[in-house]
Amino acid sequence: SANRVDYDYFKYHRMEEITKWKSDMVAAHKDLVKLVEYGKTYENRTIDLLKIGFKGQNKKIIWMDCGIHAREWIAPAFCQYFVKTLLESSKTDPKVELMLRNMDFYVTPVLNVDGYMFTWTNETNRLWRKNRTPGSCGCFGTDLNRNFYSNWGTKGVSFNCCSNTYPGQGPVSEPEAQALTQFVGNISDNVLAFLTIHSYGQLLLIPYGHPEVIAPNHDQLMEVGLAAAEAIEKVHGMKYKVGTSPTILYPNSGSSRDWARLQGIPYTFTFELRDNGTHGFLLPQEQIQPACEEAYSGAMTIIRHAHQE
Ligand code: ING
Ligand code: ZN
Repeated sequence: SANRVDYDYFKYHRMEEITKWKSDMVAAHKDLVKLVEYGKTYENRTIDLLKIGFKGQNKKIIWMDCGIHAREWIAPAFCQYFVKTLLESSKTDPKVELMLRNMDFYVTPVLNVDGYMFTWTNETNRLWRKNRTPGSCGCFGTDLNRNFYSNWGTKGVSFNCCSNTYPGQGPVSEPEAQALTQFVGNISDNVLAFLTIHSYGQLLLIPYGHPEVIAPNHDQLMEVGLAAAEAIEKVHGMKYKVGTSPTILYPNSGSSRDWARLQGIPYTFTFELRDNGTHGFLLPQEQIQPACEEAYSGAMTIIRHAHQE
């Protein structure tokens, strides 16, 4: 049908292909999908998202971003799969259709566009994580997930600008973090859930990354997270752990998730998709489909909960 976009969701794609996919999706779903530009990267590329939902008033919002870290290729693949599956199921599942009447989904397939493109330039750059801002010490890149205004620069960072966890010159020093902060800051009263997608480790992380700060709805976040992990396991038997990063691994600061929770968004989660370290960031293409299927089920569990509240 005219509504179908021909795209292989189960391989990894260059930025140029993802950009074309976005405009194809808008063209194929004119009533439901809009492209919204909300920032520029350090190298002056556009940062945009797909806004998905029926036209309406006083709509609540679900936020999802992928690819804040360049090398985590399964994350952009998931955002695209998520959009496609959401749109398809809205035609057959009245509950999903109702969701699109009550809520808008804002999905950023690639937040760190410069970094993502850099990982595609050659083999040596494949494991690049940060953005591409030049640092004062001669190395490139700030860790965007340490750059937000949430106990910035206090835990799980290194001020050596060559480090993979360099938090930047100051809070929100990076254009990519500025774009998200400004855009989400303007709509945050209406955002029900903020899902930021990473790999790897098979985790659902809840706020806060700082060991001494506890979310006011910590127990509720744990409950919803555990329900999502259960839904994930039902799809292909994969186990996901749920908790704060200090309890599961190590503390951190300046993450977008913690910033979003501080803004008052009730359901904020970091997804760490497949795998558990066998392939790490180099998740084989054969695993894109199962990884996306299970993560979709987990994400929708959280979103359904947020919608029903
Ligand atoms: N992990 C996230 C990071 O920013 C995180 C989230 C923080 C996980 C602390 C565990 C501990 O480091 C990845 N993979 O980027
Ligand atoms: Zn990451």
